[in-house]
Amino acid sequence: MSTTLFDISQKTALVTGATHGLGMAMAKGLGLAGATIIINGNSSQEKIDKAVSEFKTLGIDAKGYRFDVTNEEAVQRAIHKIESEVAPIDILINNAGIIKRIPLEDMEVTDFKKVIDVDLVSPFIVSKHVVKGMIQRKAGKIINICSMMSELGRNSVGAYAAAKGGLKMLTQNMATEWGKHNIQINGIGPGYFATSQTEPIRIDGHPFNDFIVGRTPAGKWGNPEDLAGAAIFLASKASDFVNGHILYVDGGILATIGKPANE
Ligand code: GCO
Ligand code: CA
Repeated sequence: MSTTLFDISQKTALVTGATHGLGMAMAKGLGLAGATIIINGNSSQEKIDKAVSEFKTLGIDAKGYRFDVTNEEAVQRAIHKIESEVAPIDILINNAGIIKRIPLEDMEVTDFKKVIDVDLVSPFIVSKHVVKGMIQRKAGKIINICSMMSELGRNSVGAYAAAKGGLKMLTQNMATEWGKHNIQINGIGPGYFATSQTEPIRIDGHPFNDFIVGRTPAGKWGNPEDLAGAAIFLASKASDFVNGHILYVDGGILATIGKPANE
């Protein structure tokens, strides 16, 4: 196997929502493989600074940029700043996302729209402004972070499922439109991972916890580090003819109908 196939050491990657959770884990994975990492977040500058110094202790070349991915003007300004201060963005991971667990019949329209805005509209906005440089350079990798909810519904996550299902189709359409420029746009669909987002439903003895462990052929929640391999693959030359594909990293959930609790 040629090691240059997966070599991303000369590349620069922007990861949105990279100050914690799966975004941080994927950003670290790319950083440990040698890429320069641009950490985006929007909650606070302290959180970004903390993430940057954590990356630096690992020997990763990292920089932080605070901006709101749902605000097109802010995104445009930030991309310009990043590309003039650091380097052209070779790899974009659209990871920033939110979830609201509210039954559809009780959900406020403003809450529904907020989820769509962050989880579906923002990957469009950020990609739109990053892809311009990629088209000029005739190379680029965009990775959209999808979900089990790109394929399946679940009680109380209707807005999230609508957004993540939409993001899968946006990925296919981006591949349709930008493939000719040697840009590969793929998705990663994480299964159930131990992060702050799933903390409220991951409590030991909680029926949902038992359900997920029972439903997953691997018999456990994923560790965020389990996503690094998929991220490196989709960010590297190794995936140069892979386009519009969603790579599910789910311990086998989508492969099975599941089993009764007592089996
Ligand atoms: C839920 C979970 C999921 C996960 C993940 C699954 O409430 O069912 O939070 O939505 O976050 O996206 O792939
Ligand atoms: Ca490097």
